[in-house]
Amino acid sequence: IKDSAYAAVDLGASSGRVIVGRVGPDTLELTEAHRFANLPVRVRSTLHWDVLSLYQGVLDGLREAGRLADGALASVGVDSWAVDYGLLDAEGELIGNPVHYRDTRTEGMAERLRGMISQAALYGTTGVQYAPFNTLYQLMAASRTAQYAAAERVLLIPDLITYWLTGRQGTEITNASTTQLVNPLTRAWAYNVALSAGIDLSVFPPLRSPGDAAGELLPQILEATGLAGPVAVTTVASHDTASAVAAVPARAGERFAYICTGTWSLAGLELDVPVLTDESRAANFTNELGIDDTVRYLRNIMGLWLLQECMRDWGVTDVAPLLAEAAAVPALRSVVDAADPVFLAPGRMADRLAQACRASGQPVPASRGEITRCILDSLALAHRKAIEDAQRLSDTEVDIVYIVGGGARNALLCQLTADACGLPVVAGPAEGAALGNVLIQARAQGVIGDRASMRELVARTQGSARYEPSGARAAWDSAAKRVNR
Ligand code: LRH
Repeated sequence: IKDSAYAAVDLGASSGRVIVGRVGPDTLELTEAHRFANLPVRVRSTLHWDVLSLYQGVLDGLREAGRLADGALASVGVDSWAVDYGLLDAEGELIGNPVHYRDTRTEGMAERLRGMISQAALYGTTGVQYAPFNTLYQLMAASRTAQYAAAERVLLIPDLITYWLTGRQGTEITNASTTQLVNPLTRAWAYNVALSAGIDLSVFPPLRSPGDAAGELLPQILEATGLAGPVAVTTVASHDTASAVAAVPARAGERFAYICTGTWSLAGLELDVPVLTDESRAANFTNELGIDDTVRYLRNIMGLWLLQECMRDWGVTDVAPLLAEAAAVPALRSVVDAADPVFLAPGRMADRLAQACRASGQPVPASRGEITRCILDSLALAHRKAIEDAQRLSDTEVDIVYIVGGGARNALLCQLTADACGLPVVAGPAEGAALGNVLIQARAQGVIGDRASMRELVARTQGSARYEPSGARAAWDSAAKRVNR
């Protein structure tokens, strides 16, 4: 069989890319067609995504993807970061620019909702962590605006891009599960929660699942990209983290945890059933939906955002010298709670890290190398805590940790994570989300089989690096005590 070429559109918080994946029974080969910056824009007091610029990047990428595939793309799929959305009017036109999840408009919404539904009922129904950016709180904040009053539709970001490409609307389930408006047991909308929050769920188009057909590229898209039609568009696991988990190269039968690293670190387990206990709620674990009826039981950790923000302030773009300096700094001098929402908003990151170290009586990291070291040690510690908590709360055990996403390239972070967890770490692939996106498309066309064989194909074809734990766990145990949660 000739290998088929699929285009994965993968939009991350700091960059977007279009990647061509060639898939056959024994091949899985990715080629980057186009990468473009994702630069949020603050207008007056609101932080927005520049969604039209991202869309232009998608079109440029599809044109290049067509060239790489000799004009023969078997299908296209779109994934992006979670929770955010665009509003459409009755004619299907976008109203305003989507608001960034790091915007502060949701302040006070959780407290308001608390008066209408108990925390236990909210978590028991949705299984979603408390985060100020959950779509639920964003919609509550938006519902007071003139734009919302004019809106007929809410489309999550990948569904919005897919709509522009195909003219067809749907709400993809893995991403919908991050809205806090879906019940992970029934995998359907949580009407009681929406009712309490005053949200009319008919603003969302019907749910669809990874592997479902999403339509075909519209004639004007074919023209804009130079592609020869028809080109199918496939619903993938449109939440980037769900796609990345689908591509974790675990072997059949392995008891594994995963960490999807990039702007965030999403650390946890793949489960068959959600964990909706009070203990799980208190630990702020989330039950997001994965492919094939799985649950992604995980915790959000601030991730390499901490370092990206420092680098933005320092005006540096090359991470390699910082990592080299960090490697030379003594381990675990100062650690912070890398899951603390105080680090969510942009700006003055090094100051906030210093403040957290000071408040817990630890030395304040001063040089760039020391600050970078503090971030990496803190991330490794948060990875360990998430994986330990996930096992305890779900009553499961793991023997190995997989790191996928951009952080898989960060050897120091991977080694520190292995040391902190006391478990072997297998790192790679770095383009986990794009790989998962491509694999779901290929599976929809019958090129590959079940989840286990998808993962087996990744393990067989993509490079990875293995890190063994050093055995010095006592230092991590005592550092953990300095981060009081
Ligand atoms: C990572 C991610 C994560 C969400 C956050 C909003 O890109 O999708 O899973 O929690 O963005």
